[in-house]
Amino acid sequence: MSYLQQVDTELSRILEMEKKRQRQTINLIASENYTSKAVLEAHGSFLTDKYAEGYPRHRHYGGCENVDAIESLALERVKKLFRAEHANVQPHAGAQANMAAYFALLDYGDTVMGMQLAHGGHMTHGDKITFSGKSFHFIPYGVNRETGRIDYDAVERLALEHKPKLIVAGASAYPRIIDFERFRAIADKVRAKLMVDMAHIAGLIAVGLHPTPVPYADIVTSTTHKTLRGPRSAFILCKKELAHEIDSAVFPEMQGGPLVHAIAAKAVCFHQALQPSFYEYQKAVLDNALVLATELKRLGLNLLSGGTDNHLVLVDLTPIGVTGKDAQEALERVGIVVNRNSIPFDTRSTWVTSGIRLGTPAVTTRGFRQEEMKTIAGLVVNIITHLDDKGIEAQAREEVSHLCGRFPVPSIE
Ligand code: DSN
Repeated sequence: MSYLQQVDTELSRILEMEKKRQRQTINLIASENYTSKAVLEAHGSFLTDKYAEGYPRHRHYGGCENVDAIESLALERVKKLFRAEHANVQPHAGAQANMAAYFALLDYGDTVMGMQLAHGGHMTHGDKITFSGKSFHFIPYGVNRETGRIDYDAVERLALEHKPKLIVAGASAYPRIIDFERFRAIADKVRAKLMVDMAHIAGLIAVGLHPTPVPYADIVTSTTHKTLRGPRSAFILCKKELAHEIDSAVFPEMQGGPLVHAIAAKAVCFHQALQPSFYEYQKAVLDNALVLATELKRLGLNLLSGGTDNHLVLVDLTPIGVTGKDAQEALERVGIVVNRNSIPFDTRSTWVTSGIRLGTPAVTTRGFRQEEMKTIAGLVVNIITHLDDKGIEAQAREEVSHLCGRFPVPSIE
């Protein structure tokens, strides 16, 4: 019996159920992954007990010598990984990293450009339901209706018209390479700063399988738990000139005490990402996404932009007359976990949506390769084109169970 079981049987029972769910389902959520046991060990450690407001060698508390060493190590590693001039590893999550970047560069009410949510952007890139849209005057840009790709000419026209102080690039549901150099050129034309939120593609960037934004952007924000496969957390990179603005925007402006256990887990994540095997993993993520996209298309589905260059595919369900919500729920009934997702120019609400987003980081960590991706594509298409067919669902559930049995989740005993 585990210690947690002895202390809190109720919570322990729920954890066991979640463990079972993770083991017995295929996770195609593009923003999720299975982190390593080493990351889990650091994250679940006694470091959670330590207060360390401030930065290495400038803390507001005593007893910080080891915490200083941990944070310094994380900083050194993340700067090496992304060839960055300055880093801050204290933001608790992606939304906080973005908030700190805005605080560092903007005054309330300033004009900013960001990719709109339905076109693949993130809520914190200006959506009215978040602090970003409430605090700043966001001008949304998006993708071209025909190509499904970012319309850089339209971005430039909007920038010339609105003269934003900041342009935000980066996305949560965009399957193509982002041209950061072009974004820089547009920003320069209107003397705007450029911020890139690379959360989704950080792992690919770390190994050079997606062009890096670091030389072009004034500030780069990222989470650590997506393709980067670390703990649920975030960090910021910036040019040396902005170091003070970023550090003071994170603490004390936005956050209090850093989560030292999360910083330690990030240090482990960066160490693992610096190893040659991380390239092999990211290459497999891309290969798997390409096979998934090719197979889904071959089986008749419509993919936004016609395919993928990265770790995710976005399926437009409009031609088959299915909503994102119904597709997500049907897939979940057979053990395939995805998220419904708005598509560009969606006519349905963000609760229902006309699309689903599928990603390969988690299944690749689990060991799935091209054959398994083909099987998964077949299952996905069969389920969403036969909603509520109990026979097909039963058969799919069996195949999912068989696949999950062959590929255990590496970090779960
Ligand atoms: N919510 C995340 C995603 O699923 O893409 C982004 O923060």
